[in-house]
Amino acid sequence: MKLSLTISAPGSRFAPIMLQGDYLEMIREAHRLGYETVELHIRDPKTIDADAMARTLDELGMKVSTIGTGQAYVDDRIYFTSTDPEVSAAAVQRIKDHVRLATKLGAAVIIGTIKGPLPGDPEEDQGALARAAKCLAECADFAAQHNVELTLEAINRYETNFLNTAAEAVEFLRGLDRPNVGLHLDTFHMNIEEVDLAQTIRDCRHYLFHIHLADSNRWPPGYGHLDFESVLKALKDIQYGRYMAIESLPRPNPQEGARRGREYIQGLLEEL
Ligand code: LER
Ligand code: MN
Repeated sequence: MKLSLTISAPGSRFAPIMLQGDYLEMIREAHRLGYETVELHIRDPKTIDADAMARTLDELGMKVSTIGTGQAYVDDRIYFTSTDPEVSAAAVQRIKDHVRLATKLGAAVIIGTIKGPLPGDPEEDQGALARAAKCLAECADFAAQHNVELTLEAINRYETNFLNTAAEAVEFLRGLDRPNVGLHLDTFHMNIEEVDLAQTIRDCRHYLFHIHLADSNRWPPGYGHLDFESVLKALKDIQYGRYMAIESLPRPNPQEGARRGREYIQGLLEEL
């Protein structure tokens, strides 16, 4: 299990990111704070100089675990379930651009809020589900050609009405049937939606590709009342060898939260 830290450029409406600033500077900052891996949340990958980023990462011996894509929905309002074909096509195109960057950086690409909401009417929901599945299948096939994996995130009911629980996301993944797309859990969302976090992890072991760590209050791990010991124990039991990214509010401040969150998780891992 490898620990990653979230980074974003400033100015997005999406708040729970640990370090916000110039990407290359923030990669250096993550390294100073003891991380070897980062998760980059990027609005438009075309604005990124991938070669300069790869050079900085190589120089520091760092890796990119994952690319977060939700800013395209939050800031640009492009998403898969849209009834406007231009909007859903723009969302697919944006994910393909992320996949091209991910190939250069060796990262996976997150499908979170960009999947969009459901209309909330049983008949209309069927159409939206079909549109989301079609968009995601196109992204998955493109990603497979580029040897990139996609992670489908279950997000709590107060942020979306589409794929709130791990079980719902797994059912959707089964219908999609693309081996390069897996389940993405987030302990903050799980704390709202799941009965038992550790059992959910065990139940989903064959699908799990990525996990976000945040405490009950969305502060970094160790600042709330979530039982991370049982979460990490379940991840160890299923022999989860992929990344865990701290995606939390930058509290009490970015540096202290990033450092103490890492120390807290590493301390628990050592005791397992
Ligand atoms: C949204 O709350 C979230 O957890 C992000 O990871 C979405 O991409
Ligand atoms: Mn998340």
